[in-house]
Amino acid sequence: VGLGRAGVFSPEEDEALMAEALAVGQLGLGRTWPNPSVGAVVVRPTSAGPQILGRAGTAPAGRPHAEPLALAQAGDAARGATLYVTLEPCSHFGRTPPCADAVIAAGITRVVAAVEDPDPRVRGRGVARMRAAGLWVTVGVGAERALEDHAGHISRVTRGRPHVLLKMAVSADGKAGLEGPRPAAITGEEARARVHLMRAHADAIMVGIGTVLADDPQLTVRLPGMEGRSPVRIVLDGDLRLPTTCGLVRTAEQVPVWAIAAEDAPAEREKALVDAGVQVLRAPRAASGRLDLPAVMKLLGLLGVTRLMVEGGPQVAAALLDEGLVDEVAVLRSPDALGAGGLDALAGRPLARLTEPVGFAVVERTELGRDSLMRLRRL
Ligand code: AOF
Ligand code: ZN
Repeated sequence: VGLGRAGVFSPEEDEALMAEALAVGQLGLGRTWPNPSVGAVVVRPTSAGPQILGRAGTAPAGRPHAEPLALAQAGDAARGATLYVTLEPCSHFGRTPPCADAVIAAGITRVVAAVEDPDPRVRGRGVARMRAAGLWVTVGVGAERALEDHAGHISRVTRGRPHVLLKMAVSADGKAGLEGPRPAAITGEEARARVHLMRAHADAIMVGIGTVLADDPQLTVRLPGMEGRSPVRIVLDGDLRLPTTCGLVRTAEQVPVWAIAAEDAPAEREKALVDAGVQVLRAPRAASGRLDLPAVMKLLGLLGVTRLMVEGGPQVAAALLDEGLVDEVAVLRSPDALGAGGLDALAGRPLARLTEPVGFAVVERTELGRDSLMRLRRL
């Protein structure tokens, strides 16, 4: 035990063990905010290959952090072992003592971290602390995937706003729904399941009031086994037109609903909604009279939202793209046309703004039954 020398694990084993840590971290996406969902794996070498002694992710609501949970599983066997962790262990005294100190105290001799933690309280100090204590620390294994998984945390601590994923379902004729209060199914069952998985991995879902009035959506996760993972549901509702009888408000006791109103929206509407269990937040209006979206994003960042999924409608999608507030796009395309009465997906703007946004790269193309999914991320 505790060979503690270079070359105990090969670069291929490092990649594979970090993949284990990333997988554990991914399980918690959407439920650790305001904190990142970190994965940690404690491993020792044996003649039969690497043996995993502890494996944990950041706890729901963000604490305890991943490292002390994985170290506790390993117990005394952590002495001389290697820790794989998807984010630099923290160095600050927050609501828990620094993870870097827990790692040192447990007798870990090598730490492999995927990426540095950009939180201003950490930013390299966790690594420095462990190196000063004589641990061998490697940073960068699995970095590409870790940057993707921690995009919400990174965005919140460096830009003060959540990472924004814009999801849109578009018909073959470029429509995102039907005019008037008529919900239109655009994509099929497999696409729906994938959208629900995206929801489960988000901290919050946002729509415009127009979408609520037209479709009366639930915006919950309805996947077998994942029913408890619905994110907070946010409605951009400058004038507080949200009906207390809509599906969102009727389920507000089970899954939180936040209505974002302008500062001058009627107080009596606020009272009615608050009485119905909705949390009403206030944001300034932009010169256009609509809600000031950068200010809304800052507000959500302050409230701890790291991963925001936006599900329309066309006005909100277009406005976010116009403001440069979209970091990732998921376009689901159906082979069927909606025809007459269809709502333009981007409220008059060319569809290419969504399908070929400037400065984005395609990161995924998947066939989902008869539909297709294309995901793009900002470079
Ligand atoms: C870790 N391991 O599993 C996570 C970390 O408010 P606190 O005290 O919980 O600290 C939150 C910060 O800790 C958060 O902004 C991020 O920098 C880091 N998250 N760190 O060592 C973990 N979730
Ligand atoms: Zn920590």
